[in-house]
Amino acid sequence: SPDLTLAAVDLGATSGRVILGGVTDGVLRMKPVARFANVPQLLGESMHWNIQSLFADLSTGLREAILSSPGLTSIGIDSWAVDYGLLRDGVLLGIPHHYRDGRNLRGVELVHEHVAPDELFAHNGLQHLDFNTVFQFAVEAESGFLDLADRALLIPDLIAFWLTGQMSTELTNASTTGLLSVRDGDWELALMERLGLPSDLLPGLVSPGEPIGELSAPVTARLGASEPIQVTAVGSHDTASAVVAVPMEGQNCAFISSGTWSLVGLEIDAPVVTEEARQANFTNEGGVDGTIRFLKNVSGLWLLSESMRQWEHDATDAQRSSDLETLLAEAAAIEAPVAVFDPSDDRFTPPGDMPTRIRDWCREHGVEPPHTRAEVVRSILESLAAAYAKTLAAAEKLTGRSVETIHIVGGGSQNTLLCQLTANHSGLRVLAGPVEATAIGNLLVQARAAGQVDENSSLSDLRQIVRASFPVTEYLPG
Ligand code: LFR
Repeated sequence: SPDLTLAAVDLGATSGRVILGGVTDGVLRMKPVARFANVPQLLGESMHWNIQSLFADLSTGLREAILSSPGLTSIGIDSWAVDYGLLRDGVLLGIPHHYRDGRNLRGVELVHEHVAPDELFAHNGLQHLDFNTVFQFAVEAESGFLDLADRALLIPDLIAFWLTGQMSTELTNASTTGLLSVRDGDWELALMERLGLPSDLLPGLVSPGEPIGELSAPVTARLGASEPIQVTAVGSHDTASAVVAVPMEGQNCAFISSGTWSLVGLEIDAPVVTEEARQANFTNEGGVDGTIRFLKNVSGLWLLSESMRQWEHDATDAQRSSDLETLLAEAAAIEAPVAVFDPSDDRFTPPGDMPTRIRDWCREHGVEPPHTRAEVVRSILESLAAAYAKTLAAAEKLTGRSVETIHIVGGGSQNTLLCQLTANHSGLRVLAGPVEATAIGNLLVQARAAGQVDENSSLSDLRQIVRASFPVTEYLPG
C-alpha cells in the first residue's frame, strides 16, 4: 500500500491493534493489520499488564505492517492513561500494575496526608480518581520500590523506549499523572519533593507531533524494515487522540468518548480550576495542540462487558447466555421505566459480578432493581445516558458554554440504543461516529508531522479530514 505510510499502535482495554493509515487528497484511509489480546493478568492478588506478550504481539503486528507497506515512515503509540513501568539502568523493574488493581486506596491516603485534595487540584487540575499515577507512586514509595528505580515511563513511552532506546514523557499522558502543573504544563517539582518523589523520576516532556526517535538498529532488523522509521509522539493518552478525531465544528459541541470509560466534556482553551469544578469532580486534561479537555470520567461500557462476561460464566447448557445483539434488542423494547443508578460508584471499578453489584446499589438506594438480563442491560444504558446528560449540563454551567450537539465517538457510537437514550436524556442532537476515533487521532497527528497534511493545520483542519473520511449518524431526542 504505497499511501499507507503511517502506523498507529492502539492498546485498548481488551485488545491491542496495529492500523496502517495515510492521508491523500484530504481523506484518511486506514487498514487494520493486526489485533491481539490485551488482557490484564492476575498474579496472586495483584493485577498487572501482560507487558511481555503485549510487546511481542505488537512487534509482530509492526512487522506485518512493514511487510504490507514497505514505505512505512512513522509509528505512533497510544493507550489508556496513568499506568507506567519502573526502570533502573534501562531495565524494567517488576511487572507494571494495572490501574484497576486494589492497591490504590492506600496511595490516596498517603498522598492526602501530605497534600489536601483541594491543594492537589489547584496544582494538577485533575478529577480525583483513585488510580491517578501520583497515588500509585505513593504505594511504590512506601513499599520501597521507588528507591530501586531511577526512571518511570508511562506505558506508551515504555514501548517507545523499547523500540527506539529514547526515554521521554508524552505531554497529554503526562497530564494524567497528577504531577504536571495545570498552570504552566511543566512538572510540579515542588509537589514531587513534598511527596518524596525524585524530581527526575519521569523523563522530559515531548509534545504530540514531535519525534521521539528512530527505531534502533536491532529493532529495525527484527521488524524487517529497510529504511529508517520514526516513532512520532501522538496524543499517547487514548482519550487525547480520540478527541482529535471528534468531528466538532464551533463552540457549541460536546464530546463523549465512549468505550470502556465514558469521557464526557468540552474542549476548551484554558483550564477551569474553580472550587465548583473540583466539587463536581471535573478534570482538566492536556490535549493535542495545547487544548484542555474539561471532562468527567463517567463509567462506561465496562459495566456491560463485565455483565456479559459474568453471564457467560454463569451459563449452563440448559440456560445459554444470550448474545449481546439479542439482549440489546430486548432492552430497546422495554417500555416500563428501569432503575437508574450511579454508574461511577467506586464499587463498579474492579472486575466482577456487575449485575449483582447493580442490584445491591439499587436496594441500598431504595430503587427497584433490574431483574432480567435485558432489564440489566437497559438499566446500564439508561444510567449511562442519564449520567452523560447530567455531566454535560454541569460542564455548561462551569464553563459558561452552551451545548447544542453531542458527538459520541468510540465503541459506544455503534450502540444505537445508548446514542438514542443520550439524545432523549439530554434533549440534544447526537452525532455518532467515528468508531475508530483513537486510531484516527493518532494517525492524523502523525500525518501532519510527516507532511501528508499541511504542517500548519489546526485541529479544526484535521477534523475537516475526519468529516471527509467517515460518516456520522444523527439521533434526535425522542
Ligand atoms: C480511557 C482512559 C481514560 C482514563 C482511563 C484510565 O481509555 O484512558 O481517559 O481515565 O482510561 O487510564
